Amino acid sequence: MTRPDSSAKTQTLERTQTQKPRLWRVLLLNDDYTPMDFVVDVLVGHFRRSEAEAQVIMLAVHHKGQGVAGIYTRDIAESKVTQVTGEARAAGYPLRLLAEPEG
Ligand code: TYC
Repeated sequence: MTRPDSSAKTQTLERTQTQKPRLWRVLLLNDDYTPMDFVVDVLVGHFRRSEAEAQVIMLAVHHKGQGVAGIYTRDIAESKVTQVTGEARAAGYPLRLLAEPEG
């Protein structure tokens, strides 16, 4: 098979604005076993939440099933999921987190 136009050249379009990277939400999922204090410590230690904010987020997840821990670029969101999941397992808790694209 031949290309329709073998003389076609690749064209690079310049943009004046740098594109912003897509952001990803780190979701915290509820479970019946992870202690509330552990979840609050995770939010304070890994997601730069105040103690008061962390309490509100943790209780919302506890009652609604899931909630947003923080919003980051993809790499950072995924590494938060990996790090916190590892800490939870090391402590013997089933806490689950996941990263999903915003919008
Ligand atoms: N439901 C847990 C409990 O009653 C607390 C909890 C909150 C667990 C949020 C996970 O993401 C979570 N101990």
